[in-house]
Amino acid sequence: MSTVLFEVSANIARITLNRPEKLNAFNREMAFALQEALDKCGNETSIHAVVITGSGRAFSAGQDLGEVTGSEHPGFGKILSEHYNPIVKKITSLQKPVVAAVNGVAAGAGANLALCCDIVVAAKSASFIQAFSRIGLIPDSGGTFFLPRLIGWQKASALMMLGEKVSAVDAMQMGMIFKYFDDDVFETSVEAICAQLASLPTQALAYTKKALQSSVHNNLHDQLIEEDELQQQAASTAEYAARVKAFMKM
Ligand code: T3D
Repeated sequence: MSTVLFEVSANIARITLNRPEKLNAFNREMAFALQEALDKCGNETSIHAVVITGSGRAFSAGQDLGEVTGSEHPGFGKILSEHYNPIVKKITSLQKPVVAAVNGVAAGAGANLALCCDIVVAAKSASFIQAFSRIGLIPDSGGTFFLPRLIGWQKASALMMLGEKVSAVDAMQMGMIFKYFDDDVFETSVEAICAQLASLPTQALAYTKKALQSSVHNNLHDQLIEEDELQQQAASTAEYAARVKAFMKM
């Protein structure tokens, strides 16, 4: 069985983490397979939106602790530099929207890989756990960057130190995720979001992603300049010309 399933339909790439018996915990093979799938999403122009989800009852339980305690240990130096950091960089630099569809528990690196996506939605029964402190590690996979920016320093600090499980309902209320959906409508709700994203001008969404990311380090002056530059680029696309013409019924 492949550790990552990849399918494309109606301009949407669906990436499914597929080690359900291990709650989709990441081993080296799965980390590389996810990177390969993300590369395909970048290279294939027919893909307009990407969704990452998990098979079975979990999104991902983070690092496979069996791998790091077994004889196949890839080495601590490699786990971040070769597994998780490239995944975070590929998701955040992909010039297409990436949706994390958190179908179940997301723990450790599994939680933080979800949080670096552009839109994070969850099934009502899903949960998020900064599980690192429980085993004597620090939060990784961009968690110390994204979580305080999403929910504020104090809540991020407490969740990371205490390792408390956060329900999807609480995650939405604190701004960690965009929305949760009842389990019975989760799949169809994710499909609707992806279909909407895929129908929108991909280039404009890519510029939006870039502008948001720049706002993390820019001051207002530089951000206004960046908006100006990106808007000019957006306004020079055929998509803009066609859509504004259609709106004006010209
Ligand atoms: O070098 C480095 O490691 C640096 C990188 C770090 C990145 C990280 O992600 S560190 C954090 C690693 N993840 C965890 O610590 C989470 C461990 N898992 C859990 O705390 C719990 O499993 C969950 C809260 C996620 C779910 O709990 P529950 O009760 O629903 O399920 P369970 O019974 O604990 O697990 C079900 C099975 O999945 C079980 O296997 P079994 O007994 O049925 O054969 C369990 O061992 C396995 N499993 C769950 N998480 C992992 C795992 N196997 C390997 N690695 C896991 N992370």
